[in-house]
Amino acid sequence: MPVALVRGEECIREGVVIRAGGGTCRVAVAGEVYLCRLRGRLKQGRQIAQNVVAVGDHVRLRTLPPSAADADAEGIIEAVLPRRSRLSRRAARRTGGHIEQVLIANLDQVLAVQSVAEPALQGCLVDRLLVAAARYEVPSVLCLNKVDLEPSVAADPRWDYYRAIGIDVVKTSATTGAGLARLRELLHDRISVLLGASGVGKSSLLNAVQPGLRLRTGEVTGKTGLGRHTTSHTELFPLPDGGFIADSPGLRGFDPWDLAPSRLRDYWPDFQDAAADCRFRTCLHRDEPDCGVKRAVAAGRLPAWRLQAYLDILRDLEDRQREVQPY
Ligand SMILES: Nc1nc2c(ncn2[C@@H]2O[C@H](COP(=O)(O)OP(=O)(O)OP(=O)(O)O)[C@@H](O)[C@H]2O)c(=O)[nH]1
Ligand SMILES: [Mg+2]
Ligand SMILES: [Zn+2]
Repeated sequence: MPVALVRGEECIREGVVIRAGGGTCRVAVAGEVYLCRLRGRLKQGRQIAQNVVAVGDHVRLRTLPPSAADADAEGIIEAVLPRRSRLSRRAARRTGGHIEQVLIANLDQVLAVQSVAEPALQGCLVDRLLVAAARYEVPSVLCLNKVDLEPSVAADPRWDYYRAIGIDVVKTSATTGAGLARLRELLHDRISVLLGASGVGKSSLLNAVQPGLRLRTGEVTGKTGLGRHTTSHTELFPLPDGGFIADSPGLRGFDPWDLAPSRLRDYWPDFQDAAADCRFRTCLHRDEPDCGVKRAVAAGRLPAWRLQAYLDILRDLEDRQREVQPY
């Protein structure tokens, strides 16, 4: 519960950031939303993250009396309270990739959304999201949307494979309503974020789960088959039966923050048994001789697409590491 501490006309309260960006934040405090600025002190010092405040952060704010409030601020954020979890990536390349960007704080689960078509399956974006979530010890769910469009892709055995390795899979259609009851169940009383490429139907799913939201959605472009980047902000919405869910802008890629290439193998749970048979304990399952994982793939005990996805992400992590720390 938010704590209110009256100090003259001002009030110190605690709230949750539901939207952040452009130097201001919207903070929900007991059902009311305050437009807030960051206290100058919070912006000083060595920059360790691109954003001082992220959606989902619990903050202490000073609400301004009407005489001091202006069009830009009804309150000032005085402090960001410690986070119990987060999901981060490397900030855009123009910053040199040295900086962490916290996408969302204090979340309970990541919903990695992928559509069966329009746009078609994107090479391992979902796997990157699952790895990043695992890196931050946040549980994840794979949401396969638009199952009305290509039932054959929806029936692909790879989705059962994810289930078998412990990742919950929900197959949905925002159009027909398939799977939405299960999605509502998964969202109940939790703080979740929908992440995925543009056009996969994140905002449509939210509208279907909670029709009152009326979020803007955009048609997938006929020519390229890609989304139009309709959603421009990450925003957290309360769910009527308890819990919060964040919609987010379509991702073009996802570089997990703070994940060394050599550690990627730790977040690939289905390789663990086979990796115990690798000759080298530090085997990356690529060029090393006598690799248990490659043997398992050759024998059909592990699917080749899992190794390929792992190798693609490994190469990208190595490329980014080289860019950030040039030889
Ligand atoms: N056939 C079908 N179309 C869908 C489904 N879900 C969403 N769409 C359509 O897909 C298009 C993109 O949906 P959005 O909800 O805007 O996608 P988004 O993931 O929020 O995209 P960004 O905000 O750009 O990241 C819209 O034209 C939706 O009507 C679905 O389950 N089936
Ligand atoms: Mg959207
Ligand atoms: Zn190996």
